Amino acid sequence: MKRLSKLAVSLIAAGMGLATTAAWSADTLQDVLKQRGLSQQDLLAAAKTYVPTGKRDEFVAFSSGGQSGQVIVYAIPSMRILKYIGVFTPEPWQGYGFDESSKKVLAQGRIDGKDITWGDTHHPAMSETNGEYDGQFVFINDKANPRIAVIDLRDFETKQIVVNPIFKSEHGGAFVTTNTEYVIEAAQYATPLENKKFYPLEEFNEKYRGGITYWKFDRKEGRIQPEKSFSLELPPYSQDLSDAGKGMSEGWSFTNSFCSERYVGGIEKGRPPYEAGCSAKDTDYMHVINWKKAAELVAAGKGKKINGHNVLMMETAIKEGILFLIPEPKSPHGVDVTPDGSKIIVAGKLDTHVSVYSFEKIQAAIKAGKFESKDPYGIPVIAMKDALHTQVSLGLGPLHTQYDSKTCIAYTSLYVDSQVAKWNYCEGKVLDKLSVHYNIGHLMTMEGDSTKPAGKYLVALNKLAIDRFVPIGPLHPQNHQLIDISGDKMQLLYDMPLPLGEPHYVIAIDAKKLKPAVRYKVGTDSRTDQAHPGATKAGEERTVKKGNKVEVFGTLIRSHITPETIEVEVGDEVTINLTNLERAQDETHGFTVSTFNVHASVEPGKTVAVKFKADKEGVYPYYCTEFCSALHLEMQGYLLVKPKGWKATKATLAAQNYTEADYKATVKKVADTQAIIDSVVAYITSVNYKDFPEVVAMVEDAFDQLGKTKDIKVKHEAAAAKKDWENANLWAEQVWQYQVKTADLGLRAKTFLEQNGAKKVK
Ligand code: CUK
Ligand code: CUA
Repeated sequence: MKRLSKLAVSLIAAGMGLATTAAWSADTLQDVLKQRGLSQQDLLAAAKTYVPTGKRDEFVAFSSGGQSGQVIVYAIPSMRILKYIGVFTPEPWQGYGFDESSKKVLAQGRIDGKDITWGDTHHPAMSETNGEYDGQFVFINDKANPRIAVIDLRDFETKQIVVNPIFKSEHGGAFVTTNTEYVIEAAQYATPLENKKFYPLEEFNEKYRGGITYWKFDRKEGRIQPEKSFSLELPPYSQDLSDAGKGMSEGWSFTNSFCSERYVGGIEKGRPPYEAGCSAKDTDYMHVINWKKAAELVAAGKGKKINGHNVLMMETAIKEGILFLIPEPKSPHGVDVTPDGSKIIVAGKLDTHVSVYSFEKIQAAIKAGKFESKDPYGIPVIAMKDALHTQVSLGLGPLHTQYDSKTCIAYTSLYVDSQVAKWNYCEGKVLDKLSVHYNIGHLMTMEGDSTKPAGKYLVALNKLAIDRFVPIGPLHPQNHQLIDISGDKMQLLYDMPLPLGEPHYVIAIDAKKLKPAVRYKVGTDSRTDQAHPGATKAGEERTVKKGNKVEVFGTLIRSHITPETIEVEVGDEVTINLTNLERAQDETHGFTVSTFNVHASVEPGKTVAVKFKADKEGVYPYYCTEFCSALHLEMQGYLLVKPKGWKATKATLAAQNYTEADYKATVKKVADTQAIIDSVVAYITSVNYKDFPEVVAMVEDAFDQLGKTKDIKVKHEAAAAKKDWENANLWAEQVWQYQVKTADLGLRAKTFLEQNGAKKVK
């Protein structure tokens, strides 16, 4: 008897359902725990974060990318990273900064006529409706170069960058008002507000200023409107974080400061250093501002134009009674309004206390005109005792506070203690503490700075990772630790290193609130949301030459770039517009031309242009950079940069000499493939596929592909009739290419239908 091969045995065994798989998968959970040295507690934590293949996470987090100038999108509880969004920094994968439309977005962020291609991002903010996250836009600040960016969550792309007209740095942004009327941005380091104006440090108190900008947001347009925005002039106190009022405090905003000493250092002149001078006093100031009234005053013409921007000066703000100060201990950092808007919690970095201020008490003091003093600029100061609800000693180095879905429950980060404190701010009681690793900055609960926090999870954004991960050199990642807050005691679940920069703050939204598009309307410029002037329909591809300007109107569809050759003369200015004609989900094509530093990511429906000067003669391949199909490598072409006045000497391309037999074999392959397509089509039409929009799009796309074979069939048959086997065979091959794409889509649709419970129809 012949011996069965090993392969045959395993195939038969599999067919009979016998267990011949590798030993590891037969292990019991107990075995795995033992082998990997895991505890029951580890197992519980793993089960709480594990999201099996095919399943999705409950929350989506938008993390500041720190010095990367980007935004990192990750999922909770799995902590899987989903995307890096290019914001202030070029991002090659998305073509951000390498195609014409996105270059224009980055160019909006130019300052004094110069490109700034990085950003120090700190605080992302989600757009809100009635104080609840609405999943439409994310805003993020650049502390180093005072800018705010707008990301549209319909496609997770950066649409706008605005430069602050009067600041040189900003930190207290982005924070939004309850209906996203304004995006708040407070200055950090005081400077003269007039652009490029020099004043010596000796004139710091008189000429240097802080401030807050209220950027007007037009939700319909999805853009900030600089001309309708305004700022408020503030003393040079090093304003830090901000938060907008909500509920009873709606219409107000709160910003703290950490150097009301107005100290300017000068260690090189023998003076004590900044950190000594800025922390000398026991208190700094929280700024309390009626922004609604400020907006009215500006609208009534009470602002002053500085650098073409409306600024409400301190003098006016004091006179109109919309600006107040309250002492806060000591070198504070976070200022966080409670979900109901009744209290404002301030953590003093150098004090063990958090201070809970009462909005009602603040209002009562303002109404009664009860002030303990005025600051050097004449701003009324409300006594701390008249504004405080309570103070609670939480631990060393309290920084930031977030809220739970349970009333009165807050979580505060303790930087020096490396702990998270859970406490009750109504009663002023500490409830639980959990150690994190190491030196926590911000922390974040699900929708935890909105009017409706979702509880469940907390992420600790730890500044240091020290020994937590496999060493990778002196520069360590940051450590985002996921914590379960659903019970009375907090439980640490998971460590995620974030290696792109120092994220300061993260926000997380219920994933169900996000409704991003799958594709663009064909011919869309994704950065302007308008029709792209270079959009091209199938069959209308062309190259237009005017003088030394060459403009290509091309298309992309699996597995083909039209045109396949672009011929220019050295010195020509070349613009290549490309429209992705795909309708299938996730069929993105990339595009680059060798050595011209251009790249585009062209998602289905999008039109993108790349532009460069063909300033060197030679031959430059261009190709699709996304592995989009089995014939992705063949998605290619040549840019031929010819010397001036070049004349062709050879008229024809080399031939392959295909035979009649080659042609017949190809025709048979085409017939066989058609049989497969027919069987897939028979299945799809036998079920209720029309109830699945995803499938309808795929089926449309598939028939589009198949529809193209008709004309080509005529071509290969005509060539065969003339015994031109070369062209007959190649055109027949092209029919097969379209069939392969059709079959690919058809099978994808079939799999989708099978997995999503399609039902038989009569
Ligand atoms: S900041 Cu960095 S830890 Cu910019 Cu909100 Cu507090
Ligand atoms: Cu398109 Cu690869």
